[in-house]
Amino acid sequence: MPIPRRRCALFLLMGILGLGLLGRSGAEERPIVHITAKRFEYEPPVVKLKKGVPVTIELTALDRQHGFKVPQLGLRVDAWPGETTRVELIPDKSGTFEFVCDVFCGSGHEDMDGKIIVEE
Ligand SMILES: [Cu+2]
Repeated sequence: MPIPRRRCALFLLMGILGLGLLGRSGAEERPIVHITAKRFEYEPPVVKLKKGVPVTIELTALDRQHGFKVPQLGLRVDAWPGETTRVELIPDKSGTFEFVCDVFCGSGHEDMDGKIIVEE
């Protein structure tokens, strides 16, 4: 017995909505890495990630604007007091990658750095 066209459309719609919800829940499960910037350090100073595993980096600042630049991973964002800057990252190579503050935040700014270690 053929399935009525209207019922087919309903099942198709439910399938599409279901896939959308699955995709959304997957994004919510993405691990979040919190990094706080303050004169003249990041907390934590070392972040360990897994190659190919997506993460969301949430960056905040305690005192003033700071930068967060990881040239080897193609990342560059600002951190502001009272705000959270989010950036998605899927590390595509393993190794140790330095991040630095590229917004002058006072004498000592040049030593403000940390590293992301991406493991296989
Ligand atoms: Cu700085």
